[in-house]
Amino acid sequence: MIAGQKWDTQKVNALYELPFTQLLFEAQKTHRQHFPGDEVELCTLLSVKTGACPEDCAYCPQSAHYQTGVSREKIMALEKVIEHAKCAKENGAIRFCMGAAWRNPPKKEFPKILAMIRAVKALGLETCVTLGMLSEEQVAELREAGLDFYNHNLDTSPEFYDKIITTRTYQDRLDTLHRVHQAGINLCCGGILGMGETREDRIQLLLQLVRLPQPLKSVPINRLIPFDGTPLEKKNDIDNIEFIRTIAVTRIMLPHSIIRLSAGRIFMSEEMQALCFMAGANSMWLGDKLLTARNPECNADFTLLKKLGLSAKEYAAAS
Ligand code: SAM
Ligand code: DTB
Ligand code: SF4
Repeated sequence: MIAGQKWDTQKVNALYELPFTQLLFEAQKTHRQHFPGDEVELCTLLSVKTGACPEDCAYCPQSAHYQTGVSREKIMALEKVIEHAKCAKENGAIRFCMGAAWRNPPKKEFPKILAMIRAVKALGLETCVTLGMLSEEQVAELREAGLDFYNHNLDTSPEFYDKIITTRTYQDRLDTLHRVHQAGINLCCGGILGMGETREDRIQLLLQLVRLPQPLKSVPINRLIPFDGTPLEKKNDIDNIEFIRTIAVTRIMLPHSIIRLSAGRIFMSEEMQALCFMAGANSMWLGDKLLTARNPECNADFTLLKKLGLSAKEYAAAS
């Protein structure tokens, strides 16, 4: 059967239409068939090259098209990256994700990224990078360096995408995902909710995710952080219950994926996050900073995990 064939718009919509408690029950049942019910994977993010990005992603504070006050920084020195990674590991993160504000990695800087991957891996952490679009050559070099995951999001439905980004196409993103998959690197791919998309758009995004050539190991679900100066500065367009429903539907459609409750936790109450975990989320970013945006303090997250009786997943070499 072709990946994702069993799902269509009608079937996904039927999930969304279930009574809330039943949807959560179904999602939790699916979750427990594939994951321990009490485990959360902690990952840490670091921006290794910040701002001045030529792309015009309407949500992004790092785009050079908007005045957001994010400072432009050159690529970070290897020693500094290692320091951050060690600290992440000490706090209990098992994956370290390095992000760069590029349309695609420039030739001159690429060897520095490869060195970062090798060094972080040597610390006993899973490695992930998110660098924009990649050529076949670059993908091969990342593989050679031992990269575990490549994060490249589809962000939204093909239909809504043009309202959010004009400088690269949906197909460009699919092409990069395809190259990464072909090279045997695990994909981390998800989207953003609350940008003004409809439920239909959310359904179409999820259908795209299940139809990717590789069953996704990792799916970040971001809630829009509206940044002053971006075209989406006034948007905060998703109801909490609809957000939780989307996590639950994602869990049912992608039973084997780690679902990361990603950007936007800073605005969520403990109860909201608890319901997201109940709906099948089983990962989150640990550390008070995402790339440029705020995230809850580590201590607040440890307290939350303790209150909920959730434990942090232990590191095991990635498959
Ligand atoms: N430049 C690379 C790219 O776009 O692939 C990597 C970095 S980019 C910041 C990674 C992801 O962060 C985006 O695809 C988007 O899903 C998420 N993101 C960026 N800004 C966000 C915001 N304001 N709110 C929520 N998620 C955001
Ligand atoms: C993903 O989907 N979310 C993370 C990670 N992948 C790279 C990034 C969130 C960024 C939030 C905005 C910021 O910190 O600038
Ligand atoms: Fe650049 Fe990535 Fe931000 Fe888009 S999301 S503007 S590609 S850093």
